[in-house]
Amino acid sequence: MADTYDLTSLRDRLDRVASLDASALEAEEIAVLGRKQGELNARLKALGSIPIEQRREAGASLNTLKGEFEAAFAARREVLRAASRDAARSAIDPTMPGRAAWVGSRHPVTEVIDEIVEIFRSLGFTVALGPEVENEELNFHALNFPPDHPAMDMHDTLYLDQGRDAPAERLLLRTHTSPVQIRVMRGGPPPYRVVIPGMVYRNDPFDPSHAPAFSQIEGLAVDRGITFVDLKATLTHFARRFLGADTRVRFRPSFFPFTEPSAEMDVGCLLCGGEGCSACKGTGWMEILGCGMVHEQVLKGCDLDPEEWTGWAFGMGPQRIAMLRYGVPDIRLLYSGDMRFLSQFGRLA
Ligand code: 2NL
Repeated sequence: MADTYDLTSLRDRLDRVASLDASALEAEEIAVLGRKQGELNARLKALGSIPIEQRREAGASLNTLKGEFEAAFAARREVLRAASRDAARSAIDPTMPGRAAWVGSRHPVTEVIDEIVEIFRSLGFTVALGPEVENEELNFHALNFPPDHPAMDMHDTLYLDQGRDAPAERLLLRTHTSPVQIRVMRGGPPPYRVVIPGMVYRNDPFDPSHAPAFSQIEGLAVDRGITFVDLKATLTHFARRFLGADTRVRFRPSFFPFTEPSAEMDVGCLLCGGEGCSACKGTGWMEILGCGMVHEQVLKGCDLDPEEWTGWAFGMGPQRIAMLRYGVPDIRLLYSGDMRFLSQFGRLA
């Protein structure tokens, strides 16, 4: 029965509680306070076998010890919890600057195309689309190209189907988006106000200023009483919406088989503002589009009477415009998918 009285071993265990780690603490709590196997309950049960006159005092001591154990376990648990909280806190430095996340951005050519289309849409133009595989009749003949025009040479145009006799059966990859305008004009009566964005193809190797596939945006306005004044006013307005209200423009005479008269529109150099730099070859001007009054032959070929209907058209190259606008020296950069190039057009969150 000495064990029941001798509480020294229990007092030693009580002292050691303050140095237990989390798992030892849990095990010790069960070993001491556990209802079935716990040391304290075993001692309380054993009280029945000691002399009656000592029982009360022994019972009181055991109960006091039980309370002290409970308090010691709770205190140790709290100390361990606070320590682990401090450790977690010191692993995070809330004053460190956050790591910036990449946010995707649109390709500069996509940006240019969308801005241009949106300006013409706001003027009442609608978007027309057509096939990239065209035939020789719509791509060349309907546009007043003479049969011996160099553009129709295999060196310039990618033919898919040379063997056929009829131009309407000879398939090729369209070299411009103009056949879509022919389809519009043959598809129903004027007036027309359309813009046509799309990919076009040339039998050119990739070099700093050429690509075998590139995009074009063309526009067409046909109505009664349309003159060159409408062309100049609309395209000047476009340039100022697209490049800024103080943009200077000039029209130079030019030549296209499908327009007469024809012109090219220049804007004050986007990089030097007109002073003269390497980008504008010292002229202070950059050519951004070709345009003209729709040729009588083209109108007639679409069954439109040039005495009743007149119109103007334009064409421009979004890659070329993106290069001028952002000072890109090599068109191949626009096709590379190289993040070192593209990320300059994005932003950090
Ligand atoms: C350029 C020049 C141009 C047109 C395209 C056109 C279409 C029809 C009738 C008349 Cl159906 N014209 N398109 C007119 C003038 C110029 O493009 O330098 N493009 C990059």
